[in-house]
Amino acid sequence: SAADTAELRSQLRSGSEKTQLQLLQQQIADSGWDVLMEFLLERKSEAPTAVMGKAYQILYSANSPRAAEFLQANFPTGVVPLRSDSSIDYTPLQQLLALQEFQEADRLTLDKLCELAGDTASVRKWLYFTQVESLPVADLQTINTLWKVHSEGKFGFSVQREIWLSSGKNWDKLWPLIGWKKGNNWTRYPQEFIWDLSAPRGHLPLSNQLRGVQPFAALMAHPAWLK
Ligand code: UYC
Repeated sequence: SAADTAELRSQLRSGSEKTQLQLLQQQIADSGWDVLMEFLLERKSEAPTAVMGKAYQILYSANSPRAAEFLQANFPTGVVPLRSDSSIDYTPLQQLLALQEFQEADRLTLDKLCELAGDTASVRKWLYFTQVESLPVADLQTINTLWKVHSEGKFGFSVQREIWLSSGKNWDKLWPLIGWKKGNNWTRYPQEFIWDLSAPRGHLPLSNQLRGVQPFAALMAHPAWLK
């Protein structure tokens, strides 16, 4: 506001050196956040992108009351519409991904897929390929878009699918490309997986191969990715 600007102007001249330096730092941060808020508002009605996701994340982690109020008012559940055919609330997944908590987000993703498949899968904690085939398109797209938008486009089932297609649907070629196997050795869960953006494209989310490739094959062939 004008009053804030007048206060800043005066403090910058007459405040202590420490105050002056802090004001400069704050001023740079504030003007940067303003640009990001303006950018997000302009794009609000468009399909979410990784750039919007990153802008959102910077504001989300900014530790600025003004940024927090802005997000609460304009993007209370993030930049991705959280569509679900099963009345599932994807806000917790959205928050973990916005905070780049990829390991927790990976576990929650598996939990949500099991929840979508029904009670028995939720108790069992894994899915039959027939259950994967009938997962609702809307929910898979929501989960996938959350992963893509909050990973600079690096993670998500559709990213894995692209790499799978470019490998000629060849599993032995796919595993090393996405960092799930090195030579003859499977990558060990959880310590050998890479839980940040330094991972190879398509590294996350994980699909355990302990019971065979059919569930993951069904996920890669799901109609959700045909758009
Ligand atoms: N694990 O190795 N995995 C687990 C992966 C395999 C194994 C969970 C991925 C190979 C056992 C996740 C890979 C294998 C458990 C993943 C991988 C194996 C387990 C937790 C590379 C042995 C303990 C969620 C393809 C040679 C649980 C879950 C159990 C867990 C992911 C062993 C997300 C991507 C073939 C013993 N592994 N998994 O599903 O079920 O339990 O006994 O893929």
